[in-house]
Amino acid sequence: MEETAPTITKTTCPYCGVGCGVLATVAADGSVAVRGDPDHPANFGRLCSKGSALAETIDLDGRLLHPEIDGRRAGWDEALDRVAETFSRTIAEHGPGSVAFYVSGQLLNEDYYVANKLMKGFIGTANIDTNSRLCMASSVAGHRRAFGADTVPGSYRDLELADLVVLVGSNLAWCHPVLYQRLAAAKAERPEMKVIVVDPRRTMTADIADQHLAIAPDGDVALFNGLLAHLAEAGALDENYIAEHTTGFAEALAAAWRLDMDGTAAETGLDRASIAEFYRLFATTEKVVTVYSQGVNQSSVGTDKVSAIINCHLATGRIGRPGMGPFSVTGQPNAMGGREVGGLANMLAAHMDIDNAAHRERVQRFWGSPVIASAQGLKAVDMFRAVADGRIKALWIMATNPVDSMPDGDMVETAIRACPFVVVSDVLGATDTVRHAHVKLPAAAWGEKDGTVTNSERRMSRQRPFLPLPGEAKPDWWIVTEVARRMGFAEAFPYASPAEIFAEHAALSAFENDGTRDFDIGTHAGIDAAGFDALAPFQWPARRAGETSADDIRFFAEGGFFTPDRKARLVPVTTTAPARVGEGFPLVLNTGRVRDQWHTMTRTGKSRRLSQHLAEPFVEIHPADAAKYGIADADLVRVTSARGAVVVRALLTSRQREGSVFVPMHWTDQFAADGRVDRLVPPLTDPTSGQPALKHVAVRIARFAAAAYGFAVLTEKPERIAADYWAIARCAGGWRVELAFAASVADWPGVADAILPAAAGTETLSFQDAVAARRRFARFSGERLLGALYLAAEPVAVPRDWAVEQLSQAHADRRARLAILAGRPGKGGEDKGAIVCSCFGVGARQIAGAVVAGCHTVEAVGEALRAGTNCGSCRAEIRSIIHAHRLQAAE
Ligand SMILES: Nc1nc2c(c(=O)[nH]1)N[C@H]1C(S)=C(S)[C@@H](COP(=O)(O)OP(=O)(O)OC[C@H]3O[C@@H](n4cnc5c(=O)[nH]c(N)nc54)[C@H](O)[C@@H]3O)O[C@H]1N2
Ligand SMILES: Nc1nc2c(c(=O)[nH]1)N[C@H]1C(S)=C(S)[C@@H](COP(=O)(O)OP(=O)(O)OC[C@H]3O[C@@H](n4cnc5c(=O)[nH]c(N)nc54)[C@H](O)[C@@H]3O)O[C@H]1N2
Ligand code: SF4
Ligand SMILES: [Mo]
Repeated sequence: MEETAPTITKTTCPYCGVGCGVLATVAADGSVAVRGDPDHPANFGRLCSKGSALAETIDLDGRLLHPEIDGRRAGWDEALDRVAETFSRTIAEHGPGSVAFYVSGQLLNEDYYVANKLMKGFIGTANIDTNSRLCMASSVAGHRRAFGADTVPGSYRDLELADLVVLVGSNLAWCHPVLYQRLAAAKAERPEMKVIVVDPRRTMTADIADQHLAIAPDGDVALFNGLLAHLAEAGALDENYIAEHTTGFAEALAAAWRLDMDGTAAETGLDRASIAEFYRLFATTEKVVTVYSQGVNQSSVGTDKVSAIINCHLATGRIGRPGMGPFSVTGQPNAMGGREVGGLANMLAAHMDIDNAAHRERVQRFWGSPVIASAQGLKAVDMFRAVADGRIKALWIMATNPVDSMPDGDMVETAIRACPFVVVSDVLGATDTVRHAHVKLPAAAWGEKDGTVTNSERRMSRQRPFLPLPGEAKPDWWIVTEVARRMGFAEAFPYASPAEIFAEHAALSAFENDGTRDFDIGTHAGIDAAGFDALAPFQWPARRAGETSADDIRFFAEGGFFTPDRKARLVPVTTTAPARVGEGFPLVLNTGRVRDQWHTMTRTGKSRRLSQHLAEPFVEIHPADAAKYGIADADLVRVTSARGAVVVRALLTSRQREGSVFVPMHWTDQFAADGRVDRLVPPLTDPTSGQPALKHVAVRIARFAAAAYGFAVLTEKPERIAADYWAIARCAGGWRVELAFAASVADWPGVADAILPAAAGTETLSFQDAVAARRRFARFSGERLLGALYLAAEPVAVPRDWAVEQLSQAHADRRARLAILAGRPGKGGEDKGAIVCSCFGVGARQIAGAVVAGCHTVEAVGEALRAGTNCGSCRAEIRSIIHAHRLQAAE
């Protein structure tokens, strides 16, 4: 047979806003391999653990492959007609305000552009909001009120050029790993460069920090106000810049003086010496970049936090020059693009302002649309309130999973369930949101879809398809276009390809712009299919035709803001950290991300490599708090707020701030019995941005008293798991499940029977130790282990990775099969401990062993075990294991 050469496609990673270039290779046998694109200016060939594991997430398992109406398979025509007719009828009967779209920063620019155009220009309301409301809204609001536009002034290169990088509420090591690696490499090269981390938790990011400020929740406004006052006192201001390019400085400084140093220390929970050290470094270092993320944005005072940070950069003129500037990093692959197309309910298209009549008229003229939304629409939290109280009667959700990711998750679920008409476009057939849709529309996934995304440094890159569309899946832009046509707007939605949409988007960005708007990619207004195919990553603005955009474009070094007088505004901020804990709820719940999972796990949850890092929902608790509430490591814990409760595993760590606990956002009903953390979060929002406070919730914790615990490895996913607590994760050869039971179960064999895979001719072995209350079951099909279940009165002590490996091994003789029941590695077996390096499956115990054996650097551990030598995402954790063992040795 003739060998076909593998094809290599240049595309972009679909996870975080770093926007790394990916080379996807499809081999002759159809198998896919990915690696970093060495030519992409975001990553120069690097990929993190999530990017490296992309090929493991593109299988068709669980995919929605055909449209469905009311739970039955339907054709595209019928489904699209149903959506268009129902939306049109609802609008005719109840007005445009009775319908809404809830969209996502995981849509491509082209998908996003048409969804926004349909809602704002043709349906005529701005009831389109996006999950970026939960993510970037405070940054957008802070940018707009300071700069007159939603402009990120700098480039990634600035993190490498800076002499001081301040990371505020950003766990860069886990959430923007490749950017973190660029920073870590720059610091290794220039050790005089300083890094300061401001985060209540000592995250892995803090590992390269010269200073970690374990700030009290929402203490950031006080910290940066204090900094502004210090900069004034220390004579570190740029008087010229302030005079020529800004207004509002005196008011901002007056507000900053609200607290003296003692007040600042009290409100930030930091000691005076640490604060003074941070202020001194900031004041005396010219090249400072302040990177901020969700610890800043996801707060009821988020916009003020952004302003407090930006004020310090404006007052020192440290903005838009190499190595200087405030830098809001975006979360999703296309969070930035969503802002460009106007996907937020309070924006128009192409960075135009919905509250500005001239802008509305201009966009309407450009679109040739019959109407244009005349006012801001409902922001996410208000949108779901309106769904709940019946004002919204038809809702279309695209590429987001609000039942799991919105605050007050149970209310959101109830609202969706009660809504007369819910359409969900998704790639999966079963998520906590999809399960409630009247119409399910199968969307094209990464690797299949075709378009552009914009990353944190305003760089647009192509996502290119390298796989065929499976089943009847269709790209999101096509789905929206088809519905628009069926609603009677065919003329304005003539698109046959994403290239045509991109060209229109580019033309609108340049339309009557003349340098008055920051977002301008007019150079691509005439792009054709071939040009779109070949489009190389570029940063905006890219204004004129033929103009090739320079790299590392920056804004505002010489002023030129997008306000009417072209000056920036310093905004006086006086908000104080809200006090939420109190009677009955004494602890602060903080939420966020882990290294190897992405949001609601719909994609990363498919990868066994990524699922081994942290395989269960957990709560990080400071040992002092754990002692106070009688909780031991690995206990199950119920975390309760005024809204609801979750049950998760206790992880005791002094990296956690006392008085605060941390629960990741990732676990859903698809992966755990009771792990949806957003059911605890009240729908409190920032008054300016509408962004919810996802990181500051009052809770209490209590040990979940289990009568029995269990652990199982299974070759097949069980239909249902009958346990009070369970968490399931992918592993090599199948699935691993943690279990717990509130009361003792009379019929353990029945439990085993329900969970172990059934097949004809199987053999089930069991073991019972009445004294220790241990029960064990193992089911075999010939030599093959189908599943094993371990039960005990205390957390099951069986080494997890050993048990997982048994699924892939032959158990030829009866002795080997009985060894499974013994539940411990036989001779030569090794307990690796919790997996640290996902790429090579290296565990914490192995790394600790290597350290004891003399490997005292990350490189030495890498040489001994390969750990940390592929994507590098685990290097911070390896460093911390080395560090911990050195401390032990010193004791
Ligand atoms: N592995 C992984 N990476 C991701 C994602 C993912 O799901 N998984 N998602 C992507 C997306 S959409 C986003 S938005 C980004 C988010 O990226 P990040 O914002 O870096 O991540 P988070 O974990 O949400 O929160 C960051 C930190 O804020 C801290 N924090 C909480 N309260 C405060 C406070 O009051 N002040 C300060 N200063 N800090 C506080 C938390 O302790 C946490 O460590 O990550 C992106 N990258
Ligand atoms: N407590 C708490 N809650 C949070 C956060 C937090 O830090 N704490 N963070 C918030 C933030 S910053 C964010 S960004 C959100 C993220 O929250 P979500 O957006 O709800 O999370 P995802 O799991 O990314 O959901 C994406 C959905 O789109 C589907 N999908 C994937 N690709 C495509 C596609 O190409 N087309 C279509 N149509 N569907 C697709 C996936 O299967 C999945 O169902 O969560 C927010 N919620
Ligand atoms: S840092 Fe990782 S997740 Fe983010 S874009 Fe790059 S490879 Fe993807
Ligand atoms: Mo996000």
